[in-house]
Amino acid sequence: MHDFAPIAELLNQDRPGYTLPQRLYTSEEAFAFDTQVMLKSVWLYACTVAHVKNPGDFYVFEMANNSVVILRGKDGVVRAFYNTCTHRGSRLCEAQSGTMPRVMCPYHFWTFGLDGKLIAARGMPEAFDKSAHNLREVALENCGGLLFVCFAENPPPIDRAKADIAAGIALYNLDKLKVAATEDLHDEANWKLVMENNRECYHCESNHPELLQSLSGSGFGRGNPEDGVASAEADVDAERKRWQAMGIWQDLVEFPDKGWHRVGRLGLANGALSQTIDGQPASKKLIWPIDHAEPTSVSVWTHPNSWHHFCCDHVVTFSVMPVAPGRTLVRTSWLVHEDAVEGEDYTVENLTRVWKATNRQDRHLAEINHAGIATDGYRPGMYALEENLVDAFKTFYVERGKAALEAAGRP
Ligand code: 3BY
Ligand code: FES
Ligand code: FE
Repeated sequence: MHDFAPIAELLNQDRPGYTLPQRLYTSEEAFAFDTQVMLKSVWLYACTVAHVKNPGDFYVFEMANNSVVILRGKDGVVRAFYNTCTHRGSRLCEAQSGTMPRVMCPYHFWTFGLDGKLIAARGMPEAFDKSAHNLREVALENCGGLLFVCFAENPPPIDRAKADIAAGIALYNLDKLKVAATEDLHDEANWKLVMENNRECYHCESNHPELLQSLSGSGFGRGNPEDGVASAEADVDAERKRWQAMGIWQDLVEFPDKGWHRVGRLGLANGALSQTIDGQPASKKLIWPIDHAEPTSVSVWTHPNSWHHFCCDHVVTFSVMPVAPGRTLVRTSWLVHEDAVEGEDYTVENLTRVWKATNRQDRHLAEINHAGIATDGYRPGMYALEENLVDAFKTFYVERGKAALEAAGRP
């Protein structure tokens, strides 16, 4: 294995309440550590069940050199396989997503079933055992319709997160949604800066005019956390009883047991009914079982690579995939009711407008952050009080990183 002693040293230099040492954000060694050790030890968000809605649908999730094909079988079960052929190792799926009746390797056409079993391999010796050459599976878990993969031989526990996330989003029925639009943005910034930026709204006021049409402080500290928390409570308080009576209330679950998930119901600002420019639902076909819209959404945030917003008419999900030390892929997907008709019930332009604008604003912020950190003048800086969840993300990174390094060092 790589010599990660310098990384261990940098992780030990981390101070609670402060940003990381420079080289953990910018160096090749830290990127190798992140993608070969740290990120392999945790659950990573890949996509939703709606991205692989029907048998034969596949979706490719990538993390640095690793590529995984997420595939729905004829039996309806979703599985994940390394994107590598068991013959001579070729990549199997070149497209990012699509549908196929079986998995056929483009190199010498070995053919696998949608369950990963090798079906056909021409010209092999008689003694060749097909059953020993099935595709190599990667751990996959379905949390209420959000699909997570883990590269570890022994993935960490997921039961609590699975239960909380599933309970939080059940109302929005991901099985009955379809992907209406996706967008890939490449940020010229380290993946951890993309994530840190997402874990605070300290930057929201001046940077996100479109998002602020609907985003309120509730559930997410803005302003002084002392009044932030109070006003957030007050915000939701009036509505809480009504939402409780409707059976849609959700207590905030915030990274329990040093964990990796946060789920909660938020109030939307300005009476907005959805995260749109005009505050109106973007799609006429509501996705929840309530017969009308309400000014609220459920959000899910997971360490280390995702966040998701569930409105009454649509869902937006984000996955963060490290590409290089200073390059990160942010993939956004917008989901609507499977029966919603484009042009009649929704337009992609209106559906995607707020987050397309917000993503570009956030990309710029992550990029100037990375560029500034790369200068010789950078020293770890202190988080503001309302950046407590940035600190939580950073601490998760450091602690899981240290644990993964220790586990990797053990014989
Ligand atoms: O909406 C989010 O996921 C977070 C919270 C506020 C800023 N940021 C974009
Ligand atoms: Fe896949 Fe040869 S590498 S068939
Ligand atoms: Fe932002």
